[in-house]
Amino acid sequence: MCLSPSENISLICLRYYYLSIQPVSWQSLAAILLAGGLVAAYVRWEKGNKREEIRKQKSRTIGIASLGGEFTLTDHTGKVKTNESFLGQWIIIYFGFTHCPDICPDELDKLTAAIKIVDDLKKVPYKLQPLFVSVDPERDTPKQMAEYIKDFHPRLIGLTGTKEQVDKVTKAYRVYYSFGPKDSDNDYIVDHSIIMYLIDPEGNFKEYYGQNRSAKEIAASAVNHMLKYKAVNG
Ligand SMILES: [Cu+2]
Repeated sequence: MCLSPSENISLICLRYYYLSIQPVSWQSLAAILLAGGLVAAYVRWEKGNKREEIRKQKSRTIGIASLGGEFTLTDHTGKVKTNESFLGQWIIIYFGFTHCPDICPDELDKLTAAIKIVDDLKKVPYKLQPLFVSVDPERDTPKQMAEYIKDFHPRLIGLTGTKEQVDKVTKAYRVYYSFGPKDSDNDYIVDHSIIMYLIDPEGNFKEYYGQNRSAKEIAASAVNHMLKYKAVNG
């Protein structure tokens, strides 16, 4: 009987031993290599995933940190307001213009509805302060803003300014706007981003809402951020 090579030195047995185990050995080697390759591929894939996740996280953080910032504008009563004027309040900022045919009225109606939902919730310890910033300061004087905002939420504050002031705040919020050609009545359309921004009481950007978000969704998201903030800050 042939045992393992170390236990049996007979040449016949040695030959028998290697002949009998070699094919298996090649198969196992192939299996080991294949398994090794698979493990290496998986590790590479995992590493790649982690790197991608870190990259996404970084860009998210940078994106959030740099959104919003300092501004100086004039409200619809003619008073100067800066970003600091709203510290201590949860604000929602929307950019548009009073001559906007339908999108701005629709968005401001939606904003009004969202604020009413938040106001009606007893568990929410804050009020949302809506701000409407004009991207058409030439026509949107404080007086024009005062007239326009009457149709929406009673707390809505209209903000306008010089071209430079508006450019500064739109740049800070990465809001795009572009003037269309003037028609025979000197009327024109301003193409603009349709986004609302939620800012916490410390002036930090928290969330943005595109045109596809409903009043209910905006309210739910804002409440979620408010309750989280309350839990952390008391
Ligand atoms: Cu508009």
